Amino acid sequence: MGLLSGKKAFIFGVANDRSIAWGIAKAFHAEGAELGFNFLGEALEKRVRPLAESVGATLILPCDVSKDDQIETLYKDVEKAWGKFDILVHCIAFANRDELSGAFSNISRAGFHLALDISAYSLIAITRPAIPLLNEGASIMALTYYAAEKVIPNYNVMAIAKSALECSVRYLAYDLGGKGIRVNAISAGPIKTLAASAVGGLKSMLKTAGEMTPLKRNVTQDEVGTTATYLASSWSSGVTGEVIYVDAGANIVGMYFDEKKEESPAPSAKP
Ligand code: NAD
Ligand code: 0WE
Repeated sequence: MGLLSGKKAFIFGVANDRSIAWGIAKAFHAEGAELGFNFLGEALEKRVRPLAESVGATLILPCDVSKDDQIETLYKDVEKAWGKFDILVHCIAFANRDELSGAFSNISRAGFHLALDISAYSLIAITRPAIPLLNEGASIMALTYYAAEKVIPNYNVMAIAKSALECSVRYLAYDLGGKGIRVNAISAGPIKTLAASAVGGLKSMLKTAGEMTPLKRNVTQDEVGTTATYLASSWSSGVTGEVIYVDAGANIVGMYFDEKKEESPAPSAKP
């Protein structure tokens, strides 16, 4: 019996086999969950459908989370196929590419709206219609990034969106706690995915991040997947409203310097 046997999980945000959402899907599947997926547009359907079928997914549905009617249609299909379900995963972010570099003060009103709509409001938008369909003990989770708390150059408008997302996680957790529904966030370290690859300087960011972490490496999609499995399961039944770090310890570091480059200590002064 797997940790998630008998549970149904709907996962938003698989684009390809490098997606964090796919790392989560594989881990849930290994623990016996029944899975459902969305895809964004026909181009991604070609990638998502074979992946979803490889883990025996029973639901593969189109959904642009910026469209309320598409969310509504999706949950009608979820209800038809599953009735109720247990786990909801949000792995979605989007901002205009040209607002993920350069001056923070250049963020446009339209760019702010877009990033906050797709990357933060969407958690509320996909949670509200799910509430009547979720079983007692259900678990909702979203993916966030440390730039919500401390400045990471160029993350810019997405940082505001992640702060809003993390705050939404706390308020949703408070709201839904009485229904026995938990809501948490996973703050992942940098991982080379489709979204991350489109960002300038990712390679050197991954190199620096992999040196400054206590574990002296970066994290993988699969490591996010196993923490997501813990959050999805009853093993985390007392945990809600939290941000859990899967970042090789990066968030605890106050200062980093390269100890390999450090000169050997000066000889102590002779008395
Ligand atoms: P990814 O490109 O694999 O996934 C992003 C997903 O967002 C895609 O599946 C895309 O289709 C979806 N999406 C974008 N706009 C959408 C819309 N309007 N409607 C529906 N779906 C939409 O990249 P990823 O890195 O796996 O990102 C997943 C989550 O992890 C994001 O929330 C991201 O911010 C977060 N995250 C990523 C990293 C990293 O370094 N890769 C680190 C921390 C957190
Ligand atoms: O959340 C993310 C990626 C978010 C993202 C990426 C893109 C690129 C393509 C959102 N929207 C878009 N829009 C596009 O057109 N990450 C945590 C990965 C990431 O993004 C960064 C990072 C890291 C790490 C941006 C700047 C600095 C570091």
